Amino acid sequence: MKPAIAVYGNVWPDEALSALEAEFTCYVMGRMAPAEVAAFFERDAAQVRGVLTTGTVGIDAALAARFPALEIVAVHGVGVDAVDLEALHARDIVVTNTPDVLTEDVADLAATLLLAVSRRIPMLDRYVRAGHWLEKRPLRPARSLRGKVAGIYGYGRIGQAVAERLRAFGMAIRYYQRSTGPEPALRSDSLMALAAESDFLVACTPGGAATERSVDAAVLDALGPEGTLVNIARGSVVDEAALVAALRSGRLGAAALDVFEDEPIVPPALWEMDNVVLTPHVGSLTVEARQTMRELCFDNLRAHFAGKPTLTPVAR
Ligand code: 8YV
Repeated sequence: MKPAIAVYGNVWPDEALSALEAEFTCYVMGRMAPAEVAAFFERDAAQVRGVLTTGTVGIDAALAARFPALEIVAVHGVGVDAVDLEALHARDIVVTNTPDVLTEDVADLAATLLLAVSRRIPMLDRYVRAGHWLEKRPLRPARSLRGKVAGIYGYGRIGQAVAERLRAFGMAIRYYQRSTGPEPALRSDSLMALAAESDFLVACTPGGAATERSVDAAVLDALGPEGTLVNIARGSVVDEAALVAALRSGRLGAAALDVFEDEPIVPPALWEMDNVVLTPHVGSLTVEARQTMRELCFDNLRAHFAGKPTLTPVAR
């Protein structure tokens, strides 16, 4: 009998799910009307042995409890802050994620956002389209990147890949994370110190309780009126209300944000700001990264149900 799996999130193309259906009985939650979901939990959930979910949808303890036969949760994403690891591991449920395969594309987006916000690309694009160039409206020059300091908050795989790119623009790199990391001479003593030393603070750190709202009003003040925040990590890492207040009052110079506290809700105050660049959580949204992430999720499920070790388990 094919193992039954429940599929959450909207990142699964129909063709990929059709192929998966050859090997698994798939319950695609996003395709079900509310009444069908209720019937599924009454009738089928007890047979479900695997869950496919995304880094942002995740799975909490309450949902996991509705699957008494659950053996594996395969997460499409590197971040597992939306997954209740403690509850799942306590039940000996294997959790896998998709590290490495998205690093380069996420780092590309971080560098792109940093360039876009510093050279004010979205604002200039609006300027041209609105005919302001024809009107000869004055433009103020941007600041160059060469010689500026990029402070990387979270110097793991993605943080280091971001640093590699920014060095090519002549930027100096510093970082902060709790552990020493690979280049101790570049490590600041605290996040606050990093912000004070940096022109750009680039958040690449995992989300979760340890980093929740760690970029707070004091850190943003340390970054200062000439400083810029770039966030490609998790919205939870930044105190969003403090960020809006700092941008509004000019205590922070600019921000480029791919992630938000309550996605897909983006504070409307940010929509109006010319010194802010906004993208809808698209760090890994390339054809290549998504295909590899998907295959890795599927391969983790295949390995598990073949009685083999999974390829990329999340450490317990
Ligand atoms: C995805 C992510 O947007 O990897 C992560 O942690 O946030 C992103 O790659 C998300 O997980 C989509 O599945």
